Amino acid sequence: MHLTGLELRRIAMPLVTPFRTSFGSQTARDILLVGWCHDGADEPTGWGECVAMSEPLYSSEFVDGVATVIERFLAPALAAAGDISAADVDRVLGPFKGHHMAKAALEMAALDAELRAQNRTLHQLLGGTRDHVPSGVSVGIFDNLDDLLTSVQGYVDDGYARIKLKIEPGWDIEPVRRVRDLIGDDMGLQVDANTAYRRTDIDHLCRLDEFGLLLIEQPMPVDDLLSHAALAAASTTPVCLDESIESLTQASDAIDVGATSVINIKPGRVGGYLTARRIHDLCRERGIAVWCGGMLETGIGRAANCALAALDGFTLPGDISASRRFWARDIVRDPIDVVDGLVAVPTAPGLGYDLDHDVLAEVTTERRMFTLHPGQ
Ligand code: OSB
Ligand code: MG
Repeated sequence: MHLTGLELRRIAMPLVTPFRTSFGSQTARDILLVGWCHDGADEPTGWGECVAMSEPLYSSEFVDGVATVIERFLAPALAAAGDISAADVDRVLGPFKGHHMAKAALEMAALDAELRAQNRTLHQLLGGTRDHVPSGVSVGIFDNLDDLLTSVQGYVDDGYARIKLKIEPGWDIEPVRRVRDLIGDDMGLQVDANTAYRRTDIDHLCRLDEFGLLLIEQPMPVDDLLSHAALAAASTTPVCLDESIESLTQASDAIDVGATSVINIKPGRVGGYLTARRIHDLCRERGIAVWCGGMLETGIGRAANCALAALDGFTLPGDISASRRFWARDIVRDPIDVVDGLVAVPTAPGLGYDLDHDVLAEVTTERRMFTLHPGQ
């Protein structure tokens, strides 16, 4: 494929209910979609969904920055590279430091276009072994315990395989105790702090040990592997990294220093689905469990995440909830649904979604097409 054009489409999707984490509260999602046009086509034949948020609060990338780096540097480099395959995108973009979410969106669009042309699925390319994957749900921070418990009960009734609670200082031990009492000892429960604690909080976090959690996700700052290792040594709850893992090397180093015994793999954060698979392979060799995280994706990203989560090292339920957990209307005709705690891995060619062009047109806030020239 020779990249000859790109569509950058920005959409605004209202959330069915506000989602609050230790880094902020969201009522809508501002998402950049990337359309891949190759060999002179004037319409995209593949789409990537960028997971960056409007503000750099989860990671350093943000939507405006992603659009700029793609337009100024990444897309021209891909166009100049001539005939490439999706597997070359990561290498061609290698000279540009960072910007993993921007790179991942481009690689994802290339994969979608290439696989559709070959009539193959992402599931086949990645080598998934299952046709259904267990579905977990991420539950935000609430103003009071009653509202939290009502929300969790709703998700239990929906059949989710496990619950993840967002925590922060002042919203941790009591919410976890009450939710554990509500759901019983047999249901999987885990927490995610999004970097809200410090090394001085280790004794406090050890109080979570009595609740039999599957894991505690990213309690400490992004660059602080040693505080995660100190917590792992002091606590019986497995420590899991999310924000700290942006590459294969970082995954390997975090395992070596004892900072993590479980990894949340988010393809956008690590620069794409192909690197995500390499991290999965490494973790499998090293006996580290992995699961697939989420970034409030539309049906495009959810479909691709299901394909990744079908690899056999994904031994824990992912944050791959039903589309309706976040959206009243998705931009795809075949939104992901949860049945008996499972979601079906898509079987259609490419990433496996079917765009709903009417909904997409309604949620679009900006659409820019540009033509790329090899010598640009
Ligand atoms: O830390 O896993 C996270 C959402 C946005 C940003 C970061 C995170 C999350 C979630 C929700 O926890 C995952 C999802 O269901 O999409
Ligand atoms: Mg997380």
